[in-house]
Amino acid sequence: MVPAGGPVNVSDYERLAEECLEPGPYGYFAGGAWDEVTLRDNVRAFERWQLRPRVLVDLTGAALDTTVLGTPVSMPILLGPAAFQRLAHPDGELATARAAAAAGTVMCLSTFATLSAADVAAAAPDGRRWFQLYVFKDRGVTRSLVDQAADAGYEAIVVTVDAPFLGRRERDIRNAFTVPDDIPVPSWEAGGRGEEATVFEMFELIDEGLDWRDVEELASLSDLPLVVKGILTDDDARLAADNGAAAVVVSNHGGRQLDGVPAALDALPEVVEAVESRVEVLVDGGVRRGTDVVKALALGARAVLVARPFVWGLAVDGEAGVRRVLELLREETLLALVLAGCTTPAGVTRAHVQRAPR
Ligand code: LAC
Repeated sequence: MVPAGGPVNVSDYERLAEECLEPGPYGYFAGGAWDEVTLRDNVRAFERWQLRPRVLVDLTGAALDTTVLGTPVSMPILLGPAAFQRLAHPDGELATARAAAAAGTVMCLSTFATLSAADVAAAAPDGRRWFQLYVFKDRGVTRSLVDQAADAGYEAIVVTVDAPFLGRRERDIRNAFTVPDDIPVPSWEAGGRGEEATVFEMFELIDEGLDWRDVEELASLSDLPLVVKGILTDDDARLAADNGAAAVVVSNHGGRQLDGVPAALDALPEVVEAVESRVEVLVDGGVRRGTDVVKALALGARAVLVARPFVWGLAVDGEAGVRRVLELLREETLLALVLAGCTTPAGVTRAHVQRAPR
């Protein structure tokens, strides 16, 4: 139960979202793969690090604004890709786009969005947007998705590389979860399929043959910077940098793909070390609090992406709910930053965290 007075943090929003969503969509958004070990560990990993605050630092004028791939953002928190947002709220991605623009940060639109890239762009023309790409077996579809995103003003292509096949999602299997006919998925239709489908069926359109040569080719497909999302090891981080990526997202897909892999936060330091500042490093998975954001910055992330937190806001209250979740995360992050003795995201260093004693 959420206390009277309404939600005051992301977990309150999750509880409310569970009450207002049907079990199928809730299970889809909330769930992870197999035993959901990594799903839980993403959150818990933040408790394995402690902040090391510095005191008597002049905090006058402290602020969260920064840049990501040259894009100015009002805080080091971006909206990660989340599919099928009209299953959370009828306004879906339009509401998210408007809330992200109001918050002054980047929204990353999923290939499996329930509205077209152009329609989402038109909903918030001043917003900053990236496009998450799944590479279809039909490369004509892939190319047209990239072209549509570029034409609609999206500023980066975020290729997801940890999902050549869909992870084993037992909540979806139990719920017989499908995306219904009345909520079309434009990319799925472009791939030649239009009827009600399981996510598993949608992934049959995705190319499991993708390799690093394709990444290099994708980088040259448009003038947009390429972000490689789904990196968990130093070797792959170096390959991403070698093959044209401008940034990587350290991510295990929110625990939704291979279970039993390291928490995103735990994989972050090795990736940061491996890329030696050649590319920007972002991280997603398990961020629920402003203190989490500061820990990620301290371990070398330029910014974090959140997805479930804003989906809960969307489910509860549409655009206003997404706005509120982003404001809560902003307020919490600024407070954590100053209490750690920092005045800017760049001022948070490796010396501001340590491993928690076991
Ligand atoms: C998922 C895909 C669509 O995690 O990214 O469900």
